[in-house]
This record gives sequence, C-alpha cells and structure tokens, in this order.
Amino acid sequence: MFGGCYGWASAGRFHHAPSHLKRFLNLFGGYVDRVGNHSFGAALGIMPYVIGRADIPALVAPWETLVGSCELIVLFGGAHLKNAQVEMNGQVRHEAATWFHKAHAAGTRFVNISPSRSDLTEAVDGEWISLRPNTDVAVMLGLAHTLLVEGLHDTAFLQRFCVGFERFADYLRGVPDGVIKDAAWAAEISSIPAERITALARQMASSRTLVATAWSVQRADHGEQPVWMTVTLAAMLGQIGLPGGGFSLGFGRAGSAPPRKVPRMAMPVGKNPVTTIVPVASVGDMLLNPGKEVEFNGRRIRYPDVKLIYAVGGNAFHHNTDLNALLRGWQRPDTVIVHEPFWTPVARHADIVLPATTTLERNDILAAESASHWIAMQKAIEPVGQARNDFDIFADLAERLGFKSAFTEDRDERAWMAWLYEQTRAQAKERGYAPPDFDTFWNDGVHAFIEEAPVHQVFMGDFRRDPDANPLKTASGRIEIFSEKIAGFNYADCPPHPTWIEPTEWLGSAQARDYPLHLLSNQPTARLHSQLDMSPLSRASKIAGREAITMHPKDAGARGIRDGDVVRVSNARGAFLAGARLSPDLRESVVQIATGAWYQAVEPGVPGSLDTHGNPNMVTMSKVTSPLAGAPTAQTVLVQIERVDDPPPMTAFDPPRFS
Ligand SMILES: Nc1nc2c(c(=O)[nH]1)N[C@H]1C(S)=C(S)[C@@H](COP(=O)(O)OP(=O)(O)OC[C@H]3O[C@@H](n4cnc5c(=O)[nH]c(N)nc54)[C@H](O)[C@@H]3O)O[C@H]1N2
Ligand SMILES: Nc1nc2c(c(=O)[nH]1)N[C@H]1C(S)=C(S)[C@@H](COP(=O)(O)OP(=O)(O)OC[C@H]3O[C@@H](n4cnc5c(=O)[nH]c(N)nc54)[C@H](O)[C@@H]3O)O[C@H]1N2
Ligand SMILES: [Mo]
Repeated sequence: MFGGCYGWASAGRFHHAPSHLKRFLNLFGGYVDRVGNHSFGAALGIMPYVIGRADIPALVAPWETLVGSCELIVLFGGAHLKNAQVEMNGQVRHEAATWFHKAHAAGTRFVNISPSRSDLTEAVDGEWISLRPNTDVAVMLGLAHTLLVEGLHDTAFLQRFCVGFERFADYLRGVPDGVIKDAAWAAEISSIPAERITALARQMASSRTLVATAWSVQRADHGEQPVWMTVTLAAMLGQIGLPGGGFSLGFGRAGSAPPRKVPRMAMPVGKNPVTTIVPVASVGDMLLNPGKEVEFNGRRIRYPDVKLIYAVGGNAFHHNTDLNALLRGWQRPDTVIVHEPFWTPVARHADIVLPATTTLERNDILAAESASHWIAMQKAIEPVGQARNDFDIFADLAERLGFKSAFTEDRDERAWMAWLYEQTRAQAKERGYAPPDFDTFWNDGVHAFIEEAPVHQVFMGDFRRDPDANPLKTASGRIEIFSEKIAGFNYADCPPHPTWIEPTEWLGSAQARDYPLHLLSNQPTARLHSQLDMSPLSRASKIAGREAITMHPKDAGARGIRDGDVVRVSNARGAFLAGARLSPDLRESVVQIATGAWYQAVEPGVPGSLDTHGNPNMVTMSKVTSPLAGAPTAQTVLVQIERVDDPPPMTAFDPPRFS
C-alpha cells in the first residue's frame, strides 16, 4: 500500500487529512511512505551535511534582525510578495510588504537576480539582474572567484568556522579541471555581464550583506548545489551569525518570520511498521518499476510492488512532475482510494472517492507554522451532501477492520481538540508562554503569542559566538564546504563541494535547438497550489478559460502569438494548452506559468493526451536533483510554443454524472 501521498490539505491541526491517513494505515499494518518534499527537497537533502540542520523553514534571518543592520540583500529567485501570503497551516499576519518598506526606509538595498522582474516588489526600488534560468550556481561561483582573487574573502572566518575551503578555492582557480570560474566564465553561462558580477562581489564584500536564495532555485536539476553555494558564498563574506549578514533560504516564501519556540500542534500518527520508502520525486518511477533499485542518500532502496494507493489531502495530478509517466504508473495498482472535498484531477483518477468536508464544515484549531497565533476555527455550516470528516471516515473503516478504539482512543472531535490543545499548551508553558485553558481559548477564539517572549535571535549567532560550545551537527561541527561523507558516496550529480553541473535541459544545452524556451512554473497568485481552482477568484485569472502563460512580446511575435491567444506548450514528454499573456518583465526565451490548473486531458486516462487547461507537469521531467536528495526538478524544462486557433473545450470543472 502506498500511503505516502504528498499534500497540503487544509489549515487546522486536528482535521489534518494526511495525519489521519498515516495513523489509520499505521494501525492497519503499515504503508510505503515517501521521503523529502516538493518545496525544499534539495535543501533537505544537502543541509544536514553542510550545516547539520534539516529544519529548512527555520533557516531564515528574522526581519527584526535585518532592519537597521542589513545594507544589501541579494535575492536569488527574488522574493515575490504573493508567496508570502501563504503559510503551512494558515497565514495569520500578512506583513511581508510592511517589512520590505521598513527595510527600504532604513537604507537596505535589494538586488533581484531572477529571470522575472516581478519577483521583487517595486516599492523597494531594487535592481533587477536578469539571468538564464538554472545558472545561479555559476553566478555565485563568479562572485566567489572575484572575492578570492581580490582578497575580499574572510580567511579568519573560513578557518575558524568552516572546513574544506582550500579544496573549493582550488576548484575556483581551475586546479582540478582547468576551468577558472571567474566572472567572465560565469557571464558566458548566465548572460549577466562579467563587470556586473565583479562589481556586485565588491559591493557584497563592502556591505553588511544577506545572501537570500528562494526555494524555487533548488527545485531544479542539481538543486543541492545552489543551496550549498549560498552558504559557501555567505561564509566567504564572513558575516554568518552577525545581524543583517549571512544567508537565508526561502526568503521568497514567508518573507522572514521570526522563529518562535512555540511547540507544534500535531496529531500523533504512531509508528509505521513498514520501512520501505520512496523519494518524493520518484513516485511515478516507483509505480512503473516494481523491484527497481535506486541510489538514495548513501544507500540503495528497492521499489515495492504497489497494489493499492490511498491518497488524501494532496493532488497527485498536481504535485508530481512528468504526469504522463505518472499516469502510466497510476494505472498499475489494483485500487486507488481518495478522499476529496472537490472533483479534482486526483479524484477523477481514483476507483473509490469518499467525499470529505472542508474547513467550513467542521471545528478545528489553526496553529500557524511560524507559531504566532492559535485560532479557533469554528464550524460555519453543516456538512454538505454526504461529505464526512476524514477522521470519521477512517474511524468507521477502523471499526470494520477491528481497531476503532485504537484509532479514535474513544475521543470525538471536541475531545481530540481539547487533548491536542492541552498537550501542546503544557509544552508551551515550559517554554515560557502562557496560553489559557482550552475552554477559554475556544470562547476567546484566538490566542496571540506575538506579545509573549518575542525572539530577536540572530540566525546562527550562537555558533558564531562560540563554535566549540555550540558546534553544528555536521561531521566536523563546522560549516562543511567540502564534505568527506558526500565524497564517499561518489555521486557524479553531487560532488563533495559546491560545483557547477550543467542541468539536463537549459538554454545552453543541445535540446534548446528543438525546444528553445525555458518553462518556469511558479506558485499561483489566485490560489494555493491546485486548491479551489474552480472558484470564481481562480477562474477570473484564466485567459480564454486556460491558465495564463507569460511570454516576452518578442518570443510571442516570432510565433504569431497575440495577447489572449490559446497556445500549445510541448516537448517530447507531453503537451498542454494555455492562454498567452505578454510581458516585457520576463526575460526573453523564458516563459512562466503558475502551477495548479486542474489537469484535464482530451482523452482522459490516455497517457500522452493533450491537457486542455495548463498544467506544467505535463512537460516537466522525472529526473531527480541527484541521488543525494532525490528531489523534484520542476524548474528544469525546455519547451516549444505554438498558437492554436481551434482549441478543444476545457472541461476540468464539469462535475461528474451520477446515475
Ligand atoms: N511544476 C511544478 N510542480 C510543483 C511545484 C512547482 O513549483 N512546479 N511546486 C511543488 C510544491 S512546492 C508543492 S508544496 C506541491 C503542492 O502539492 P499538493 O499539496 O498536492 O497541492 P494542493 O493543491 O494543495 O493539494 C491539496 C488537495 O487536498 C484537498 N483537500 C483540502 N482539504 C482537504 C481535507 O480536509 N481533506 C481531504 N481529504 N482533502 C483535502 C484539496 O482539494 C486538494 O486537492 O506541488 C509541487 N508541484
Ligand atoms: N500565493 C501563493 N503563495 C505560495 C504558494 C501558493 O500556492 N500560492 N505556495 C507556497 C509553497 S508550498 C511554497 S514551497 C513556496 C515556494 O516558494 P518559491 O519556490 O520561492 O516560489 P516560486 O513561485 O516557485 O518561485 C519564485 C520565483 O523563482 C524564480 N525562478 C525560478 N527558477 C529560477 C532560477 O533558476 N533562478 C532564479 N534566480 N530564479 C528562478 C521565478 O521567477 C519565480 O517567480 O511558496 C508558498 N507560497
Ligand atoms: Mo511547497
């Protein structure tokens, strides 16, 4: 049984659908799980070796420590404000724009290194440096080389806090491969002028500088490398652990939320007796190839022969890459069971669909990931039709299977909420917070942790103050610019120090002759992933009923495409239709479409059939970043585009027929 389906589900800590699925399957006897995630999978794989940490969302410099100290923020992949509107388990405060203003007013300069100008808010009057997609590592190496040859790197910091810099410096100088990674070399790959790279390196060295890299940059082939190189560049600047300096990951996601020590509220899922796992980006590969062995993070894993897929709270026909391959794999198991509130693509591809409630039809507790608030999510309406809570569905199944009371522990919704709340409250109290008892909380409707014990800790400040007393959890206790452990794995796609490796597909590769456009799939403005795509808000963002694809006017003109036309986007893996939107704010030869349009093929269930709506995963590839992280490479894909004058209708939102 594959139960490791990925998914955001909805806000609310009790009715968290994937938690109930795991709890249910664990009690039933276990399931094949997935490892890693789509958001920051490459960072999750590499960071334990580099800085000894896997808590990726916490690797941000809090805004409070930036304003007034930070002079320059260099953003690889920008920091689009719309992305900061969303947070796992619910966003409470929407203050990223305010923080950008504060920083700007306090004198921070912003540089947006991205194929898209819109990745930085105009309000901060920043500089846009456009580069070819997936070439960030080359740019960072060019910056590092400039620092090295001009003696602008902090040798004292590198000696005391890092290991392996000399090996890396040799690589910059071209000792092992005869290629000097200077600004001119980086310019050739990225198309950023060499003078701009050298000037930026000098600016970075003479300012208090934050090197901030968006998660998107690592959601690409060899995505481990930009993450490792971000840390290495910051280490060369020597400002890690100082206010306003160092590095930040995922700045473009939730801005930079202050880390609080409020404990996480989460349903206990028990223990999985089955230890078989699949890297998150290889689900399609696993379904297609039972028994295949793959290398993963220093070991070999063998794919199971999956007979049943149980998926709740995620949309497999949204999150997975290479959907035609997934579709072929998805047809192999005997049975697919899905719970869904809506008639989504994953529901359409199931044998059994159990209708689930939404957050409006049940009581729950919202506990935001940044832990600023706990909010009572009181039920607004009775469940519609036959919709039931995921918990109740599993409880009844557990009854028939003979383990109901182990599953429910004889608690209902209210009792579970109170239990979850009180457990977490006790931990919160130990950490110096004072949330009230459950009944008071439920009546008040909200508890704010903001005013209690605010933290203004400088990221990695402890390590910098005393690296012997506060060593990192790496093999050496230091920042590893060279990793002996990774060297031992001998992975061509993940060498033992940050390295430029050509992506399988990019504008500099041979495939660009047939497929001359690099497709980026960013997070949507009008929804969360694929959720509520059928709602008026999301529909209003469509063009000619299809998802909007942004193109440079020159690329469009060369293909006879006008604003508003329906276009066909394709490569050897698949094809989809989209609605053209022209903008000079996107680099030439790059096109961009938001993720999440509900996949609807002309011939449903037939691999290779044209998607009529605009799902970028029709053309993305199954290849993973490297055997180290095994993470998805959604941002590495070349396509061709043509105008379509007589497109087939788009039927993704048509409800099912009941007989
Ligand atoms: N090409 C490309 N692909 C990508 C990305 C990219 O950048 N490019 N980004 C990736 C990233 S970062 C992510 S996080 C993933 C997101 O991938 P997913 O998490 O799969 O996306 P969602 O659309 O949020 O899926 C949640 C599903 O759960 C359903 N749901 C909501 N609430 C409930 C509930 O209470 N019970 C049940 N049973 N179901 C519920 C919703 O209707 C929806 O179908 O996509 C990844 N895919
Ligand atoms: N409104 C909204 N916000 C969201 C979400 C949502 O669904 N809706 N999803 C949330 C989730 S689950 C996640 S994981 C985060 C993801 O946060 P991110 O991964 O940061 O977001 P993306 O929108 O995928 O990418 C940001 C930008 O990166 C740029 N980019 C892409 N490839 C490259 C590259 O190779 N080099 C450079 N320099 N830039 C590149 C693109 O121009 C893109 O606009 O967002 C979260 N925020
Ligand atoms: Mo994500």
